[in-house]
This record gives sequence, C-alpha cells and structure tokens, in this order.
Amino acid sequence: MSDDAADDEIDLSSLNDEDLTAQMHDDLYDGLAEEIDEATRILLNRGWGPEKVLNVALVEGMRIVGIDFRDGILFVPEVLLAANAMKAGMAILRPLLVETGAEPIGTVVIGTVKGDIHDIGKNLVAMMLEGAGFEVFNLGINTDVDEFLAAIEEHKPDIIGMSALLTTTMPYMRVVIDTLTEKGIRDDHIVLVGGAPLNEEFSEAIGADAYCRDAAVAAETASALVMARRATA
Ligand code: B1M
Repeated sequence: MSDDAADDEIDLSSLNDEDLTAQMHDDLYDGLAEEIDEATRILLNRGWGPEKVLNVALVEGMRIVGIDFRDGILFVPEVLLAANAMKAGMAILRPLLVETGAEPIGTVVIGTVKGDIHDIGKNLVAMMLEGAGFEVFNLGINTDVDEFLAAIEEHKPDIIGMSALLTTTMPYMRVVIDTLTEKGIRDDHIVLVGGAPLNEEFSEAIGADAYCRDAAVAAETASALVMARRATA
C-alpha cells in the first residue's frame, strides 16, 4: 500500500481523525508496529475510548488484511507483521480495557484449540472478559484437551472459552466438549465458543452453551450466563 519513503514524511499527529484511522489501516497492512503504537496513543489523547480505537482503527485494519490474505495478495510473512503491529496497539489498549477494581465476578479458562495458532481475537476476548470483571486464565494457542482439563482442574472456572479461526480446527471444540461429557463435568461449566468461521448452528451442534460473534458479545454473554447460573444455584 503506502511506500516507506512516503510514511517517513507523515506527521501522524497532523492528520485529522478520519485520515489518521485510514493511515492506521495502511500501517497495519504494512506491518508498521511503531506507527500503530504512536497513532493509537494519539487517538487516545484525542479522547477516543479504547473500544473505539480497537474497533475503528485496529480491527477494521485487520479485516482489510484478511481480505487480501484470502485473495492471495498478502502472504503469511506479511500477515505476521500485520499481526505484530496489531498487537502493538492492543498492548496500549489492554490496561484501559481491563481496568476494574472490583472482585472477580467469575473465572474463565480460554484457549485457541489444537492445530490453530491464531490468537489476536482470542486475546481480545480475554481482555474484554477481564474488563467485564472476570479472572481470566489464557492458555494461549494450539491448546489440546489435556491442557484444557489440567487448567479446569487447577482453576475450577465458571467458563471455558474456545477459539478457532480455521475450518479444519473448529471440530476440535467438539473433542473438548465430548471429553468433558465423558468425564461427567460438562455441566459444571459454561462453554463459550467463537472465531470467524463459527456460527450459532455449529455451536449448538457441538453442545456449547453459546456462540460469541465478537469480544463484546463474549463479555456480555459470559456475564449474563454466570448471573443466570448463580440465580438458579
Ligand atoms: Co490465518 N487464516 N492462517 N493467519 N488469518 C485466516 C483465519 C483466513 C480466514 C484467511 C483467509 O483465507 N481469508 C484463513 C482460514 C480459512 C479457513 O479455514 N476457512 C487462514 C489461513 C488459511 C491460515 C493458514 C492455513 C495460512 C497458511 O499457512 N497457508 C495459517 C494457519 C496456521 C495455523 O493456525 N495452524 C494461517 C496463519 C496466520 C498467521 C500466523 C499469519 C496470522 C495469525 C497471527 C496471530 O493470530 N498471532 C493469521 C491471520 C492474522 C489471519 C487473519 C488475516 C486475521 C485473523 C485476525 O486476527 N482477525 C484471518 C482472516 C480473517 O479472519 N478475516 C486469517 C482479527 C480478530 C480481531 O478477529 O480472530 O475473528 P477474529 O476474532 C474475533 C471473533 O472471531 C471473536 O471475537 C474476536 C474479537 O472480536 N472470537 C471469539 C474469536 N475467538 C473467540 C473466542 C471466544 C469468543 C469469541 O471464546 C469465548
């Protein structure tokens, strides 16, 4: 998209909000982590809320990257750089999204399932859950059923969250849920699933409690289901 020479000359703080977010989409595309860091701080200083920066500047930028990745215009190394730039912005937003002085309202164990190394969306979900007052144990990527079981044993979570971004890894969610059922502990936990290729129908078919379209829905759903469960306990 933009060439490096042109980028060198851009004073990000001189751009208005619209041009700055458009520039951030370009900078994400080009994997420019330092520029994303700077622009994220500029928007926050202008009074943008962290969720607005996240959605309008960062998530939208990654959506554009995703389209060109799908269409064979971008390849894995470039997308890795874009992901790295995205994480630079997320690192600034994280403390703002998770700040909560209250007692945890529940505990969550969350991971990207076995075979899958996509973690941006799952990490956003973890942040939003923390922001909603949950204590979150983030198991990372490529999480197999034994790792989920060990974390469940250790942390006794109210909620188990699973993320998958590949059509080839979504079925592993069923493996985890079936294992919980075999062990007789399925109903001890709320199971939430998410990731771009999933939908409600899939979530129902594998026996999850809910499909979460995005991180905000995940936080709302988690709070609502924990409250509902407490009310009937
Ligand atoms: Co990958 N990749 N990728 N990739 N990658 C996709 C997913 C793909 C759709 C791109 C495409 O073709 N358009 C495609 C999958 C096709 C398919 O299965 N149908 C794909 C492919 C094919 C691959 C490889 C196989 C490519 C290759 O090697 N040839 C490979 C697989 C590696 C593996 O996992 N084994 C691969 C690798 C990579 C990178 C490593 C380069 C990088 C990941 C870096 C990282 O995550 N650290 C990468 C990226 C960045 C993407 C895209 C471009 C962006 C994903 C992303 O971060 N989105 C993606 C295209 C796309 O999705 N449009 C693509 C931004 C994020 C905020 O959204 O993750 O959807 P998302 O999360 C949302 C919701 O889905 C939801 O909330 C989040 C926040 O709002 N959500 C949850 C997610 N998890 C949740 C869990 C919950 C609740 C909600 O639990 C309760």
